[in-house]
Amino acid sequence: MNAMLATGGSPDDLAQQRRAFYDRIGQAHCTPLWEVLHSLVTKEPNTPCLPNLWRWDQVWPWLQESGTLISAMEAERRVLVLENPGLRGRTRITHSMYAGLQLILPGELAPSHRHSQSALRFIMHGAGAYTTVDGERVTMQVGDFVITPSWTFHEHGNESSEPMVWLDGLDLPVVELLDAQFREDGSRTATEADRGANANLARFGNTMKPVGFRSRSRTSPLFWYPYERTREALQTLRRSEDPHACWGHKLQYTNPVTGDWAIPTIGTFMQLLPADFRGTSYRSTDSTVYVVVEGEGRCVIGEQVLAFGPKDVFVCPSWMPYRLETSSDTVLFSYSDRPVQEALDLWREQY
Ligand code: 1HN
Repeated sequence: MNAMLATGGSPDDLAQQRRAFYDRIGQAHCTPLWEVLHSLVTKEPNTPCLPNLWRWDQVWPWLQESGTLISAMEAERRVLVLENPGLRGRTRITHSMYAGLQLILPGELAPSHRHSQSALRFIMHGAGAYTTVDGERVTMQVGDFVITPSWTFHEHGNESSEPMVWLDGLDLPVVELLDAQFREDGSRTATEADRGANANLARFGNTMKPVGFRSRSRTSPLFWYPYERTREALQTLRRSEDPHACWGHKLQYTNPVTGDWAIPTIGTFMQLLPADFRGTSYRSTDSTVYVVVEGEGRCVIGEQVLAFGPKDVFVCPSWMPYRLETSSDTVLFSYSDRPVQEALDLWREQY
């Protein structure tokens, strides 16, 4: 028995021999699996992501203050990153997703660039600023969901008289994991030549598509999902069906041509929870970012109660059970890495 094990020594000797061995092989970039195996292959998800809520009332004054400290042009993007408390210094709100709140003041321009990361804009405050997607201009309203597809040139401008804030959601950590990131600055800035995005809505926003249309990308060719339409759909559902016990009335944004996710790496959703909703417990493997559009309520998660109101942002980590409760009619936008997990047969939920 144990013929090959170093013998004769005390446990201390053995521990010392092991350390010396690890040091020796470590110099040639080798390391023993048995020291880390159980933390690598865990019984259940073991995410560093923690539940957290960012209150609009707290963040909004800081956004305004940032507007006095740096211009959109100098910053390139004037954004306060929402950094998960379990992932400080890593520029992300969950292990796989980035979130930030971007401020653009009247008269400002955030210059053109493109990158391989996909982005979503979810409009939170103000009205009338625009973003462009390869020269098509969307004038944004609160509650609108706008896509900046991978590798499309985009810039933002504000020709209105109010500050505007939206949430940027990006798949940065996913693209970083895969070491597949590219970026390029644009040479142009917004011009009169920009086309309005109403044509985009007309082409793809009515369960129809232009004859002969062939997509070159998996991202939805529809990049503007106005809140007015989403809200009306949820209101109609509310009148015609019982709410689901966990998530109320919930729709996912789709690529209207394929029926698949709107963004290949980011799942996006909007749900309506009626007043006094008492959701039952739910969990899934996709850590999820919620943005409160309307209403008040709470998310009960672990030992915590995240009390939310309009424009708050909160996060539910992978596989932690949570319940959603409301005191008034509530509309929640949310996003996660669900399309990535589904594509890889990894996604699970339980309720
Ligand atoms: C970006 O391009 C934008 O275009 C916002 O508005 C936030 C965060 C990281 C990397 C690129 C934008 C970003 C970003």
